[in-house]
Amino acid sequence: MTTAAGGTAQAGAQPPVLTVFVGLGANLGDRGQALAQAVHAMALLPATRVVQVSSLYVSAPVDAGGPDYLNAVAQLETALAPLALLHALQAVELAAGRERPYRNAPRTLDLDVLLYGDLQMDTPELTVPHPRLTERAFVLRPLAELAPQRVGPAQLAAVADQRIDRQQSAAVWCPGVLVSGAPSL
Ligand code: A4P
Ligand code: MG
Repeated sequence: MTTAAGGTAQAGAQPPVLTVFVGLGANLGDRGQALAQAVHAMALLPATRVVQVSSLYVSAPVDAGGPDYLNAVAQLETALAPLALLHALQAVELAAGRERPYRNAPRTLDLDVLLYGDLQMDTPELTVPHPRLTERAFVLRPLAELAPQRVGPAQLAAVADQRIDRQQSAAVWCPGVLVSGAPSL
């Protein structure tokens, strides 16, 4: 049986394991440490493993103020259901001191579910694919590193005016985690 999210499941069997992409962002505090710790926290989630992590990018705030962001994307395999995963990621944000004083406020850590298998859902609590995924270089550039088949050249061209610089390979900013095939800096 094929599930709505594109995984496979049988009645009474284990939940399907799906490929998920999570966007990481921070523009307050020790941003690099927050992102690295978040990757390790995600690796400790139940029924979840981190498959690969993108390079680290410095990006200008989009639709927001405050300092520059550090951004990256992580590819997970997880058997957690969509909302269970979202809640687990929100707990990791909270542990990193995340506060939400107003929309798009600067933050110590933001973890967004970008893609959850092939699932499409639109509820107030969770929308996947992430609704602003295609508007943002800080999502598309690292996602294209990990899953080039999911980001077209036209999508990258559409965000080419947004300031973003690749800073470090995953092997440098997140050692010990399986890294993508991107060349090291
Ligand atoms: N929610 C719905 N769908 C999702 C999803 N796919 N992943 C809900 C995560 N959460 C999702 O999120 C607000 C609500 O969205 C949650 O209650 C959740 O149930 P939040 O984390 O509290 O706030 P947020 O991250 O500010 O919201 P949002 O809408 O994800 O913000 P954006 O649009 O992602 O913008 N510029 C740069 N350079 N780098 C950045 O990382 N980030 C933002 C945030 C703006 N500008 C940026 C960056
Ligand atoms: Mg968020």
